[in-house]
Amino acid sequence: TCTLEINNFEVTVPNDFTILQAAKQIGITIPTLCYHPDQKVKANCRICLVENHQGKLMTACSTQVVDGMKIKTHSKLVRETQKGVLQLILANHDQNCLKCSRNGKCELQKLCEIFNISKTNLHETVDCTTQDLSNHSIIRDQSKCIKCNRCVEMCQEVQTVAALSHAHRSTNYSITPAYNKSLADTNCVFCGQCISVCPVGALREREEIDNVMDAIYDPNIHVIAQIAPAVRVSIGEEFGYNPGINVEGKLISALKQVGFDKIFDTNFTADLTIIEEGHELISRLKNNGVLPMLTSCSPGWINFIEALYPNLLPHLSSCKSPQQMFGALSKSYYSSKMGIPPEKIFTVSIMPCTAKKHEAKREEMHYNQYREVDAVLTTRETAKLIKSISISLNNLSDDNFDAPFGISSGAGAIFGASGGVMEAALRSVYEILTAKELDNLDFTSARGIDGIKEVTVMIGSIELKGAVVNGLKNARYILEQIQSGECPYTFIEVMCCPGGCIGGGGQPFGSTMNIRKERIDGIYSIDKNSTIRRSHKNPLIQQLYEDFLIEPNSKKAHELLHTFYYP
Ligand code: HC1
Repeated sequence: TCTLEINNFEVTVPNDFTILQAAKQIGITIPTLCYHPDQKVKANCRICLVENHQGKLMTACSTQVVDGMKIKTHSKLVRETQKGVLQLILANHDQNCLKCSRNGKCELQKLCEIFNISKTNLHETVDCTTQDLSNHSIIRDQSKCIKCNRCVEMCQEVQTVAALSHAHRSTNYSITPAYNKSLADTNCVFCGQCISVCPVGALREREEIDNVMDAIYDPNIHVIAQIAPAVRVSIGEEFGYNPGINVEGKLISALKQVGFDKIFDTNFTADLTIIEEGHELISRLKNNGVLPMLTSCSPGWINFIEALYPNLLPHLSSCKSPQQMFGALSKSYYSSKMGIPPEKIFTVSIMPCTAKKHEAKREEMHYNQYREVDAVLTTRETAKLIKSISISLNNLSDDNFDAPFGISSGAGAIFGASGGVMEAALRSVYEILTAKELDNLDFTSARGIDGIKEVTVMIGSIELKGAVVNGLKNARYILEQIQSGECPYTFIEVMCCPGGCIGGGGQPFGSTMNIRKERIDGIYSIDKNSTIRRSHKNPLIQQLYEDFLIEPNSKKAHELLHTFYYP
């Protein structure tokens, strides 16, 4: 260990601690901007400067502690330099905060408030005409970029997509796709992990709140919402709840007050996905089909494999995602059951994900001529919409999901966490193939935040070896194994975002690994407390097959619930 003094307080910490970590240990906060607790990025913004006993300035986030060090975190020199740094950043930053989606939630704005800076006194060099509006998911606004590099690390090292990178030197230095292309012209998978780490408004989702409200205000349109598994354990954070607290009932009440006609649960079509995907796996196992089979519900992952490993597309399950299955049912089964023509139904998805916006707009995702999903709101947009009509979740009582999709299983709920699809599928595939009940429904080795997990289970005489993968760097590793014929698995769940959908790019800001873990705990406690924990035991799923789909993987099911991919 090593002992040092910070602002005259003595602290003893491990040798490999930074000054920033040591200060935190004794409750001293040093301002940061480029630093992120889950990332390596350091010392780009220079705001975390501190002064040592020799009057030398150093960055607290990147300087390791030394025995006997004496540090001041707010000396005159430190404060004046920090203010100068902020002025320099602002001179190259669009300061029209009212126009910015991060207004009130911007890390730079917060620092300016602390340092009492309302406007830069330097010559402004920013060009505010550079928004990239090329796609349905993510808007990139160069005029807001502070070049902290968090997004580049996320895109290059965690997701290995490298849509974003560095260009030019010195005052021309910028963060941009190569050759200044638009995101749509790169391999961007639209996962929005770059947005999750962006401290300012340089990256944001393409908002659809106004389209949704236009539909709600139209008396001739029946507007319905589906709520994704991961949203209920995170949206509470926007209203002061701890991560992982399930606010599903309050969210339903809030959306009814917003004006939605019916509120449904994507967990229901997650159950349906398990039936369709489970039978597809069984059929591949029995008929020498292409194995390993890869799950297909995470749209950023689909974009990744289509762009980078097109020869492996036959490994993907043909199942649409639960979002799209719900959309297809809303314009067919629900439409005829309710006697409302599909053109009068406007289907909104409430999702933790920005890639879901792109998925909903894919050419093939329609039923007859109707879009399956008309608009996708991220968790953040949904919270904004609720706040915009002055509702606070806290004061609402719990409401229930509507019929005919009002019951779902714990297996559907765990889709929201990495490993959930695998566990849900194994519960059903095992019981369908063996006609025996599982003693223990918990496949705990599939759970948790690790990037690659393994599950092995004996199903009768078949040993099924599965892998659970989250984050695209890990997906790439598994795809390389398949490519080289060295993949030991039969069934592989892949989720694009670290930790699964609970860590999606549309979730409330501040998704650190610790927060992801708390959301995961929330997801598993929903499953634990569910009366139905197997998708095939959901009575409304059974009824849907009796009334409409006939049987799993039927012609009708294929028409509505399965898809194809673009090499
Ligand atoms: Fe997901 Fe899924 S789990 S992809 O992470 O399969 O977004 O939550 O809705 O479609 O069900 C996301 C979450 C979500 C789909 C389901």
